[in-house]
Amino acid sequence: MKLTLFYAPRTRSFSALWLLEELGEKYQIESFDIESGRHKEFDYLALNPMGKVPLVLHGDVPVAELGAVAIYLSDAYPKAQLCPSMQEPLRSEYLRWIFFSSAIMEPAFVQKMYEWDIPAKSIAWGSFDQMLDVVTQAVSDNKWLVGDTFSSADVLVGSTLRFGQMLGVIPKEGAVQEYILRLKKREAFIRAAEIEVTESARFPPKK
Ligand SMILES: N[C@@H](CCC(=O)N[C@@H](CS)C(=O)NCC(=O)O)C(=O)O
Repeated sequence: MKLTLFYAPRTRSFSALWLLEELGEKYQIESFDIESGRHKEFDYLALNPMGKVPLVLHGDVPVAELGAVAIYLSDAYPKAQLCPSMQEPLRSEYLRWIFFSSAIMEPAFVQKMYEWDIPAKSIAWGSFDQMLDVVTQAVSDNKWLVGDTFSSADVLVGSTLRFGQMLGVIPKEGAVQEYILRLKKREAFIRAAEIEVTESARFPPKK
């Protein structure tokens, strides 16, 4: 089945790119400048009504939202061993981290950046500090998030932490930094980072 990644450099597309490199399947990249507005065109919106990148096409099935992309691809290509199966008890832990990335980390970053003062008990993501404590504890105790094995949850949480460092909200030290350095040593990460550099040069940031 043909795999296509709709990708824009210097965006969250990197997570899907890295994921596809971990998958080890052939895929095609439809790369474009985010400033071009390609992702707001009619045909693209028909695939992802949010008009956001990344987007993966599996045959003619569109998969949008990074959490969904990770679960879908990991399940569709079990040979890559990127997730515990439904039969394994660790499946729930895996799913928790996939959702943690978009439902807890992402909004907590924005809360931190904009200094929103909201009671932790009334918001879905608790608080930025609680989020950081939970993820720091997890990567201090273990090499990877789910059992002893690398999974696509590490791709999502790892790239979100890296994104948080770029935003200046995640510290570049301690257990989180060591976890990110472990992830950066993965061959698939290195390949994805090389592709990102090439694509970024094709579509340099506008001054
Ligand atoms: N919740 C989305 C987030 C994707 C997202 O925020 N993409 C940004 C780039 S980092 C985007 O497409 N922004 C362009 C726009 O909204 O016009 C996911 O998990 O895939």
